[in-house]
Amino acid sequence: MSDQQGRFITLEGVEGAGKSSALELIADEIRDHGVPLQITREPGGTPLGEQIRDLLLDHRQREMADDTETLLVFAARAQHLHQVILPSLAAGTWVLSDRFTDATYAYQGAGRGGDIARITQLENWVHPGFTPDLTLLLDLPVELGLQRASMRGIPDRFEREPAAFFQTVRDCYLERAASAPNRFRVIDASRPLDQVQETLRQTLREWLATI
Ligand code: Z5A
Repeated sequence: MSDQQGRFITLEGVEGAGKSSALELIADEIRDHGVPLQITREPGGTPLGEQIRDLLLDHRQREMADDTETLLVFAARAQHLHQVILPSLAAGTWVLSDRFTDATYAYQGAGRGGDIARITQLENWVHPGFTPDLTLLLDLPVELGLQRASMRGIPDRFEREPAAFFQTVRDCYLERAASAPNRFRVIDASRPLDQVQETLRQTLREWLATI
């Protein structure tokens, strides 16, 4: 799909996994590696994608059909790839994205019970043959994640889902990680922050040493 020169790293996790602080640490490690880095996120990452994000997270959008949600996620992703991810990689800039297509399998596929074959069709349309070089999955029990996330402000459209929804999301992430062990690194995010950060640092350094 592209003459990729930079590396594409994604960060995934269930609700309250601690992606925000992990993102900063990962970014520092990559910059220390001496390469230019673009940090971005999904849904979002472009002006158009951020507008789609607002729609997706707006808790007043109660009537959004599951197919609409999936298509909006991929519409934002198509723009993100076109405007940010692929041009950056082609220019030799590494890209660190807070979520990518694994999240669609986890949330729209497992969480919403969507048709996985349709998600795969959309994936093959929007980014055929293109996957992250490395995916860091912050994993923790759902109850703990929800407890941590409850400290935040008004819950968005996803954060209003019950624990059972997030359990299927977590299960899906773990299944995907098990089926692609070369790409995924699963980090136990249930431990204290300093221990999680140390494992992340170590994991990244080991991976960087292999490329
Ligand atoms: N979504 C989708 O459905 N389909 C898709 O294809 C994509 C996304 C790409 C927004 O994502 C929503 O989009 C998301 C899935 C959907 N919905 N949900 N849920 P997002 O990634 O922007 O939003 P988020 O999942 O809510 O993540 P977040 O806010 O960026 O971060 P977080 O990982 O949930 O947690 P945090 O804010 O970093 O940490 C939570 C609290 O725990 C905070 O107070 C921390 O200080 C604390 N914390 C963190 N680590 C620790 C440790 N180790 N010990 C104790 N306390 C800790």
